[in-house]
Amino acid sequence: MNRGRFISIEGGEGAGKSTSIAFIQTFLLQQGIELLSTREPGGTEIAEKIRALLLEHHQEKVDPYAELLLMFAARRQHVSQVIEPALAQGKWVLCDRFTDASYAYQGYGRQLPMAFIDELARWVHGDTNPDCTFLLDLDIEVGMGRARQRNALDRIESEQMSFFAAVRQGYLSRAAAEPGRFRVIDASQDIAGVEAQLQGVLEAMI
Ligand code: Z5A
Repeated sequence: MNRGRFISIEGGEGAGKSTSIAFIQTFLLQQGIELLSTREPGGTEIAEKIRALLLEHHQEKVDPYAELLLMFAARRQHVSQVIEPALAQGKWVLCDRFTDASYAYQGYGRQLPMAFIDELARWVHGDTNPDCTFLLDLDIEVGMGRARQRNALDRIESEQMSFFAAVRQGYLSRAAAEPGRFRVIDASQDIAGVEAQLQGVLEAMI
């Protein structure tokens, strides 16, 4: 059986990931592709508990390394229990964020050493990496405005704008370094415009 394709979707706050995921799901199902849609941090019972711990507000300061290690603990559970089995069964996997988010948020945002993240990525998921990553790129003020309208901000969303500016630059640097894997989507367009860009890439993949 052919291994499935692994697609991840990344972007800053309010960039439109959830909206885009709904479109990608519908489009791929129409093409007869069996798709598993999941998210990080999360995607399994245990990883979802780690997600809640990571996104809740706490009295105690969350140490940046503890945050990074929890992201990777959730990821290990997710990769071993959900992502790898699905790919091995020939299913396509669509993941709302993956390790690029750890580089962007904990590496560029929190300024943890990239070499440490490289090492964790190698230990936690080895060669299990996305074949294609959509990066929804959007001005951070616009994205935050959209996110604020939707619901109360979680612990990470409550960071300073300088943090989100570093995250955005981090994502763009990673996309520039791996143009074969990343597809940068102009998320400032209206929903129909974003969907047209996504569809163009998906048609080429199929
Ligand atoms: N995190 C991390 O630090 N390290 C890691 O390794 C991982 C994650 C894996 C959880 O992410 C947090 O974990 C995240 C990074 C961190 N923290 N932050 N901050 P998440 O993905 O669950 O949550 P999120 O980043 O906060 O996503 P979001 O706010 O849910 O945004 P979204 O899914 O990209 O946006 P949306 O819900 O599709 O759209 C937002 C609103 O805009 C909504 O009302 C839409 O109708 C509207 N929208 C969408 N598209 C458009 C367009 N094109 N035009 C106009 N309006 C639009």
